[in-house]
Amino acid sequence: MLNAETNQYRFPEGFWWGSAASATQTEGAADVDGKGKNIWDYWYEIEPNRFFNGVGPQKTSQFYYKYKEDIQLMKEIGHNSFRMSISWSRMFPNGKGEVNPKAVLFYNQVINELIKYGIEPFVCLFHFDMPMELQKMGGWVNREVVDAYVSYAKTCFELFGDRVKKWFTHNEPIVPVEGGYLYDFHYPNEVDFAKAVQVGYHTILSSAKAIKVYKELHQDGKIGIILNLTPSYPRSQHPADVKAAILADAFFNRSFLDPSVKGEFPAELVQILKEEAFMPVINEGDLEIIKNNTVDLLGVNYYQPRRVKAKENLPNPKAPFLPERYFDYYIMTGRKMNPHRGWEIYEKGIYDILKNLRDNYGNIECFISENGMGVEGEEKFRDENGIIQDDYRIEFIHEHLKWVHKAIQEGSNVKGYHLWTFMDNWSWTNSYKNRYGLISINLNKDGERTIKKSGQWFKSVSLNNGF
Ligand code: BGP
Repeated sequence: MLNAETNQYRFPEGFWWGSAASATQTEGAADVDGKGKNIWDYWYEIEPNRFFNGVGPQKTSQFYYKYKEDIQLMKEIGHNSFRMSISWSRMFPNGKGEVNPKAVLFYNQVINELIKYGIEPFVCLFHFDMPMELQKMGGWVNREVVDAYVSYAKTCFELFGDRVKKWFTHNEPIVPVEGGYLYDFHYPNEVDFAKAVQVGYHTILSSAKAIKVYKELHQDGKIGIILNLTPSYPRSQHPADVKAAILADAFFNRSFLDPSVKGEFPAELVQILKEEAFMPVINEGDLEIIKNNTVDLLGVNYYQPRRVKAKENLPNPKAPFLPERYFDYYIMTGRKMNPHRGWEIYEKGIYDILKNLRDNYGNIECFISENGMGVEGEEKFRDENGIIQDDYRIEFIHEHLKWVHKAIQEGSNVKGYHLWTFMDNWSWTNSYKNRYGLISINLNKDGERTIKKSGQWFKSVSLNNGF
C-alpha cells in the first residue's frame, strides 16, 4: 500500500477521484417503470444485428436495481465523486410533457445514496440517448427539440439542483453528429453533412440555453460540458500537413470547444461552411445567447490521439461531403498500441490538451472526465481467485496521471481525474465487447460485480492523493 508521505506524485488537496458512466449504458430497466424508448431501444428493435453479439440496451449492467451495491463499491474503491447521466426518456417518456414520478424517485435515491457515502454526484443531462418520440420529429435537426431539452434540463435543475452542484449539458456532443449523420454508428444512420451541421449547431444552442436557465435559478453550483478533445497531430511540419491538422481540429474539437468556452465559432470552420454552402439555419438572437452563456467548468475526455496528413488523393466530388475532404488520417510508425482495443496510446496527449486549455482558453477550470483502456476478451485475465489482473490498465492510468501531474505543476487548472468507467458497461454498438471498468461484470452470473486489481490500485491512489 502506498503512503501519502512517500508519494512521488502528489495531487492538490481536494482532487476529484472517481469515474464516469451513463444512464443507457448502465441502468438497464429500459422498459420498466414508465421509461419511454430512446433511439437505442428503437434501433435495437429494428436492427439487432448492428450490435456486437446481438446484445441490446434493455438490461445492461442493472444499475437501476443494483445502485446501492454499486455505490458502496464506489466508496470501497476510493471515489469522492462520480459522473452519471440522467436518461431523458426515463424522465420524460415522450421527451416532453408530464414528468415520470418513478424516474424522479429513482434519481433522487441515487443522488441521496451517493451523498450519503461522501461521493459528489456530477450529473450530465445528455449522453447520446435521444428520446425516440423526439427523434421521430427529427431529433436535433428540429429546433423544437432544443426547447424540449431546455425544459427537461430546467426540470432536472429544479428537482435535483439542491444537492447536485456540478451539471453538464452534454457528453461528447460531436459523437451523435458523427454517429447519426456522418459515419453510420448511431441511429438515424444518415450520411448528410447539412443535417450534421444543423445537429451540431442546435446542440450548442441547447447547451447555451440550458446554461442560461441554470444561471437564472441561482443555485450556487457550476455548469459545464464534457468534450472529447482528441488532439490532432500533423504527420510533419510541412505546411500542408499542418493545415490538415488545423482543419481536423476545427471540425472535431474547436467546433464545440470554442462556442462552449469562448462563445464563438472557429473562423476556419465558418469559412469552410460558407464556401461549401453548409451554413446552418441560425435564428436572430441565437449568437447572442451562445456568446453570453459559456461554461463554468469543462470536462475533458481523452482516449487516443488523431494523426492527420494532407490529402493524398483528390476526393470524389460526387461522394457525400465529409470533413475528410480536407485531410487524411495517418498511422504513425512505431506508435504504441492498446492491442486489446486497437487504439493508439499516447499519454502525452492529455498534457497537450491541458496546456492548450491553459494557454488558449483562459485556463478554464477543468477535469479529466473520461480516460480509460478498453479490453476485448478481458475474462482471460481473471485469475484463480476470480480477480481480473489488469496490470495493463494500472499502467495506462499511471502513465496518464504523470502527465496530468506535470500539467498541474505548470499551472493547469485541472481539478480531477475520472476514469471511464466504474464497472464494465454496455457500450452502444460495441455492446459488452470492450471492458473498461475498475469493477468487472460477469454477464453469465446475473451481472456479478468483482473489484479488479486496478480497482484496488485506484483506491490507494485516491486515498493517498497520489502515488
Ligand atoms: C466514449 C463514450 C463512452 C464509452 C467509451 C468507450 O467516447 O463517451 O460512452 O462508450 O467511449 O467506447 P468503446 O466501447 O467503443 O471502446
